[in-house]
Amino acid sequence: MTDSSTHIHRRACHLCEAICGIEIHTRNDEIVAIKGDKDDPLSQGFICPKAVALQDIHQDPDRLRQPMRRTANGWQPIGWEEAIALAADRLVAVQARHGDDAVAIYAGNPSIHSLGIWMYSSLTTRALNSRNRFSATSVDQLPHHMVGLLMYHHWLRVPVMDLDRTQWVMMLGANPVASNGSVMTAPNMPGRLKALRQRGGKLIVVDPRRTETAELASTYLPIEPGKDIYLLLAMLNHLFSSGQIDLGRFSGRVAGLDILDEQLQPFTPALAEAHTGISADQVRTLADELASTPRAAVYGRMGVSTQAYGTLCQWAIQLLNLLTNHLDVEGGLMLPNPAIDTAGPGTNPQTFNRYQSRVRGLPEFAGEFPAATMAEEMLTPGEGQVRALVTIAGNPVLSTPNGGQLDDALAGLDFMVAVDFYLNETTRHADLILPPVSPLERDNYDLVFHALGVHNMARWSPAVYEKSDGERHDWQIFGALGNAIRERKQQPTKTLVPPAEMVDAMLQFGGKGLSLEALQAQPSGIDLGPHVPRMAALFSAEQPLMLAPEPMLDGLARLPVQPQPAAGLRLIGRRHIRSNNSWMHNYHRLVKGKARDHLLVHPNDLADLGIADDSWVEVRSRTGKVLAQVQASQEMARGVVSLPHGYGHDREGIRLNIASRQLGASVNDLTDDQLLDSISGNAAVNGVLVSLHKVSEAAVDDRKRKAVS
Ligand SMILES: Nc1nc2c(c(=O)[nH]1)N[C@H]1C(S)=C(S)[C@@H](COP(=O)(O)OP(=O)(O)OC[C@H]3O[C@@H](n4cnc5c(=O)[nH]c(N)nc54)[C@H](O)[C@@H]3O)O[C@H]1N2
Ligand SMILES: Nc1nc2c(c(=O)[nH]1)N[C@H]1C(S)=C(S)[C@@H](COP(=O)(O)OP(=O)(O)OC[C@H]3O[C@@H](n4cnc5c(=O)[nH]c(N)nc54)[C@H](O)[C@@H]3O)O[C@H]1N2
Ligand code: SF4
Ligand SMILES: [Mo]
Repeated sequence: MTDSSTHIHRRACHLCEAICGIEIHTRNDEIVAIKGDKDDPLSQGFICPKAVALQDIHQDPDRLRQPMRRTANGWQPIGWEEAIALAADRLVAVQARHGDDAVAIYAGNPSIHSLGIWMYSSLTTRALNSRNRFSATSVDQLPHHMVGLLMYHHWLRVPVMDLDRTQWVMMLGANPVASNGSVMTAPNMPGRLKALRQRGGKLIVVDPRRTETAELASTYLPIEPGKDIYLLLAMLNHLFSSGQIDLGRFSGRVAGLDILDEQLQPFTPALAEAHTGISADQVRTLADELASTPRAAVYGRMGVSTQAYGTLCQWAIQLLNLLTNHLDVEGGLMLPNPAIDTAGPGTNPQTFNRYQSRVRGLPEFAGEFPAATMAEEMLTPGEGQVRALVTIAGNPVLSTPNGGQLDDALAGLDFMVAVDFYLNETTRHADLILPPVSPLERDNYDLVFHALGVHNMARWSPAVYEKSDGERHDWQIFGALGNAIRERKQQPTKTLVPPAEMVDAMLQFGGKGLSLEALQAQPSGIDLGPHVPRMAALFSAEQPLMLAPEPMLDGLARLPVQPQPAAGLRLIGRRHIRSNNSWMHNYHRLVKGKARDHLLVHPNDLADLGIADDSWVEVRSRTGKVLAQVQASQEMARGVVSLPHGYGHDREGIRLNIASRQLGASVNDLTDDQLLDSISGNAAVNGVLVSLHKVSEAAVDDRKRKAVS
């Protein structure tokens, strides 16, 4: 019931890719309820527990509300003008002395969920003009962009599973029941996958862990981490050898079919069986079913991107769809047609390997280097050494490989500024923290995830609360800092166009007859219809789709053919529905209940090691060691152990009262900055070799004491 003093604010929850429609009910400016918006064309009332936490983020006493400067007497608040001037002075001074590349920039995951960061952070980064730019992309979906650029001529051209109309899905390295989908905007993944099964469709899940998603599958195939590539290539090999290649409407628009056929010769179903334990018959059956089911799709995410063969896997996945006539086809993979289209006609200039990183010679992609090389760029002396850092909505100490090394590297910087509203494991190293408003105090339009939707729609999210005079939006911070840097470099400053105006202009340019006003008139969002084929038309004999780009063929040539025996325990990650990367452990409602940070180990592996269930162990890798409590789990494949990422809140000097009571360790203290997908430089945070060791009770008590103090 709505009484006269209850207001319902309709917007989207922009915390993850699902962008669920929500209703925020307020009375006398207090939030009294957060519910799913049943009229949202895509989420239809679905929300997960994190939507409710939007209120907790807004009200969190630990959330910073004014700029903070580190002084000899600890952190002190300072005014915005003084803060912006200080940041610009120090950054420009470092660049004047050591060159533009001496200032690095790291942008984290919320950057893509916030219009204010996505559209405006370039005001600061362009003013800095440094080649040392990094982001969470290279601990995540970089292979998808590589494949987009090299096969489809545009790094943002990432076709999406037409999930609601498909009958057969093979899913590798993804657990959308916990993550709510990734590189695929599809709220209520559990409901959508159940609907697939109910309409008689098949779901095949390939994962080293029998996940929540695997529970919904018709077939679950356990696999050793990093071995998927042999399965995928063998399916392709079988399609060629059995004459099942069907290019559909791409016929005459592709290049490289013959060379592909030739290069795939060694990768037979028998070889896949030797590598993966999945029988050659099963491999052939999977390929036959894919080829013979009109509405079918192969989808792979984190588990097959952040591993040694990430780019090869994503390439092979595109090929499987494409060569069986499931690309640009209903129920297969399709290119969304959002109101603001970032990947429409046209090509991208070459944005791969134009230049290389200083220390390890890793390739640039779209103007960024792999995040795994950031620490060594700070720690290795010489010309071009990184001496200052700007972080934008990122927590790389917990989220990039060998976070412990980065932690040390940040401590040695000359200057660091963080645009972030928490004093956390990364920002504790800053000299200055510039906090933006809370997510409920800003308007938003999702420029990224409507372009990855399983259905076309558009939705405007108006702020629920007006910010106070003393607060700044992300976009205002980047505008002000960028201009302050430009002034000091004696360059012309930029005029700031506010986000709402910018979105209005882009909508009107988008050619779909939309405007901001039209979106505001339909606060639950506008349905723009199911996907229609539009991808094949982007290619021709003169500008063909590239089936076999050079870097992929080179990668294939380097792929070991002979199976090697498993060397020891392999560590992988996992996600939980009540958590989001590293920054949502500070809310009672999300962290309550039983701990979710255990190291999952198969009971037989525990027995072999003589380690008791529930006991604490030290987990060691090449890069570090952490304490973790084990949990025997039949979900795990033999020889594989799992630890969620985003914990490790026991570091000194953070201000996260609830999170710092969590006992979980940072998995990225174990992952390795030297383990990369060799083609893209994406971090291989999955499949890391670890060993388990018994620990004394005293060590465990020590850790627990730290958490309650
Ligand atoms: N081992 C392992 N490592 C992983 C992963 C894994 O599966 N395993 N996953 C990887 C993936 S997929 C990702 S995306 C990365 C994430 O890596 P990061 O993006 O580096 O880390 P987050 O935990 O998302 O941290 C987000 C930061 O942004 C701040 N923030 C939140 N909202 C806003 C805002 O609106 N404005 C500003 N200015 N700041 C904001 C938060 O306070 C927090 O400090 O981690 C990666 N790391
Ligand atoms: N609740 C929640 N939701 C989230 C996030 C979160 O932290 N919490 N993070 C958001 C972000 S930034 C992202 S990028 C998405 C990620 O969304 P997903 O891609 O669905 O990520 P995960 O849940 O980590 O699933 C990865 C799966 O890969 C498996 N895996 C590991 N190694 C291998 C391998 O070598 N082969 C195969 N086949 N599988 C492997 C793991 O067991 C795991 O089940 O989730 C988003 N949504
Ligand atoms: S799945 Fe949860 S966190 Fe993601 S948008 Fe929906 S409500 Fe928000
Ligand atoms: Mo991510």
